[in-house]
Amino acid sequence: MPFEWYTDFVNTSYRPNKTDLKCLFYFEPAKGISVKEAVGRIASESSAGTWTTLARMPKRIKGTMATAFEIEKSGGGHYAKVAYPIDLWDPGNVPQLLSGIAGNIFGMKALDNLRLVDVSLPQAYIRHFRGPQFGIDGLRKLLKVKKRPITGAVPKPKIGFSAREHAEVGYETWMGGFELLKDDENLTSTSFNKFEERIMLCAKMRDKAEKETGDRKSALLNITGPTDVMIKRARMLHDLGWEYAMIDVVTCGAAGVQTLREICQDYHLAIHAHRAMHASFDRNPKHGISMLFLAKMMRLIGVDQLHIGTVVGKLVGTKGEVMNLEKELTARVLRGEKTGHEFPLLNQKWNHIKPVLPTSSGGVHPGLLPEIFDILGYDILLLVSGGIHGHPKGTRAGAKAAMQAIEAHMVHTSLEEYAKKHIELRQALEKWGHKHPR
Ligand code: RUB
Ligand code: CA
Repeated sequence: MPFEWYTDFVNTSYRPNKTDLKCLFYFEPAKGISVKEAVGRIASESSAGTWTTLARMPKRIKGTMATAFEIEKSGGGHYAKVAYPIDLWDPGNVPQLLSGIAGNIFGMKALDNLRLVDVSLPQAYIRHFRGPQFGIDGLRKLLKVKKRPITGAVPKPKIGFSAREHAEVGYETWMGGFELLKDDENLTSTSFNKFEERIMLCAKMRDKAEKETGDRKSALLNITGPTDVMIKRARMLHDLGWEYAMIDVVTCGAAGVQTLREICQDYHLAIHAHRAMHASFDRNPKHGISMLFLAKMMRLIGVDQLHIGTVVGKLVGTKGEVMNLEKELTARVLRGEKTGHEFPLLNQKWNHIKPVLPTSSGGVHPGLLPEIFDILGYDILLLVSGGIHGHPKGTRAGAKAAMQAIEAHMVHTSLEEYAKKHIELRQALEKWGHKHPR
């Protein structure tokens, strides 16, 4: 008598129906486990299964079982697609979805490696979510920036400035031509730089910079914390006329982000999502959760801006990965082609869900901008931080140099040519050239 029923979750002649949620996994079975046994465990433990056959099985259970329906060998491992019936899922509840498709399965002894690569969300699932409140068009209107990349900078060093010093760096950043000042991921509220004080002093400097330049200036101020604290901080931002709240979405978790998405609707705040900690689960290509999957969850919940990397900057992320992320965040409809990607993506129709503005950040300086624009285009938030504050003539000159590099690219001129008549850009190129930092 069989004591397991894992392989009941595998059926390669199954055709998923329209309301199924589908996942793409990469996996490597442990020694002594067949491919079918391994994939059966993935589908089983992420839906209705357990390790042994059971005495009581009401008929309904059948309709809650996931089905692994496509298995393909690739390199040292396999890819599998698994379909999940819609009734498994609590409407509008991302933590519950993660507890299923990204839960126990990662710890199974029968798998040496397992990676959740992608998910395809049916309309029946996404209709319970708002998605981004503003989207790219809404943000461009908000900031009054038509075609060029939206620009921002984090004061550096990333933590240590007083609230007043922080606001002064903000003023210089804005006066150099940037729209956005941004807190760093690990700056929230400290003894030397209190959130309340920072957002108030920055608001004063913002008003001054707006008056002097006639442009819209704003900031991505970091509200990260326990959910009740984030709610209070979001309100403070709203009361001071800020347009955004920034959240470290991985450290806060999906529940915090979902709650804040609702709060931010009431306060008309756009959400800037920093992804600090993502590399703990997405860096190993054979195991964990892909950044692509995280990006999809964040688009679904409804952040307005999300970090995706630069390819050429200081942090990991291949060209293929970063380009896939850009597509995933901005396209209305995605088709799962294999060509040019490291892995086959799944189809996705976003319907009412607006696009997210991809944020390119990490080790960027003016000399790298043409490469970044060639890869990602102009519909991005470009963060240049060390790359402006490290300018030989200081922050304002650094921001000017970055703005000049943008102008140069937009009029199809090389940076070297443009630098002949633009001293700030020339000084930046003299310091950093086109170097890729590490
Ligand atoms: C940028 C910075 C950001 C990271 C995040 O500073 O500190 O937090 O870029 O990385 P700098 P990612 O511009 O001085 O390197 O955007 O890849 O998540
Ligand atoms: Ca940072």
